[in-house]
Amino acid sequence: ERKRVAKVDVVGVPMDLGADRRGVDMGPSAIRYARLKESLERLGIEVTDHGNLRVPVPESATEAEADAKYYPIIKAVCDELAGIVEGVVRAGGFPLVLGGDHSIAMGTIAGVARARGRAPGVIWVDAHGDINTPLTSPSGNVHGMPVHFALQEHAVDPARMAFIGLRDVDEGEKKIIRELGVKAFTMADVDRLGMSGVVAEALAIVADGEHSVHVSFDMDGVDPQEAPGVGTPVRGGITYREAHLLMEGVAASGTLGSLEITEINPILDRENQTAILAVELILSALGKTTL
Ligand code: Z70
Ligand code: MN
Ligand code: MN
Ligand code: MN
Repeated sequence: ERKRVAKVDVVGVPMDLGADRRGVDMGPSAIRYARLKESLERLGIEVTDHGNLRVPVPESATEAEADAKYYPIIKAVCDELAGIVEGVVRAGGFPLVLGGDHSIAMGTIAGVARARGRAPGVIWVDAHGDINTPLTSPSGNVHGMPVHFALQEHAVDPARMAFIGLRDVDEGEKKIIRELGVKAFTMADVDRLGMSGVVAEALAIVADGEHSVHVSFDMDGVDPQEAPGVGTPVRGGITYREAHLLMEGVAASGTLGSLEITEINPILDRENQTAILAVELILSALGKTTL
């Protein structure tokens, strides 16, 4: 039997500066409220919760930069997150980072890359490409740019990265994805190949030994019917079963080294169902099976 993750280190990042305030800063609370710790412990996993990082609120922040709003503050929080994640990985732990908007991935991935001495393979589950530069971004929102910044810092290797679930990609992003040759499984690819085929192909690209894979999971990758509590819902997403199949496939590969869940907006949610789904998906990724 494959070795299961035995210990998980939870870090909350109540970040909402990456897309102006909408409510995703409450994501870590919603996920904990959905009984994350108890559920992991029931799987036999030891949980250390490091609490939340301190993230400034926009009202206390100085003037936003038009092309990458709040970037200096976001970067400072991500640097702190990277230090914590690096320490967790060096201590043999498994970082489980709770967002917050998706800009936090810059910190998580930098920390993993530093601790392991190389870029992790990355599976980026999202409706969006998140690969805008400050110059291509139509919004100036940094949560649409974390892949760009992670690539720029060599924390991500474009040849060992795969997107899954894309269905809302900006023109500038399409060009960047094409030029870098990053593998992208759009929803049309999920339709054609089926999620099991997509996960197998994605793992073949990104996985490279034990703990080599980071999954960065934006809950807006899932269809809004199942995950209504997100900042930017986009129709035609990953179904409930496909989302579990994805995480089960990752778990079965035995290569998952770190995981983050982002973009849950409890204000737009219904009875916390998006956070409850997030906890279910975390459990699937960490090896929960029916029998
Ligand atoms: C758009 C931008 C985005 C999430 C929206 C949207 C990016 N591509 N990401 N919601 N999670 O503004 O860059
Ligand atoms: Mn701009
Ligand atoms: Mn995203
Ligand atoms: Mn998204």
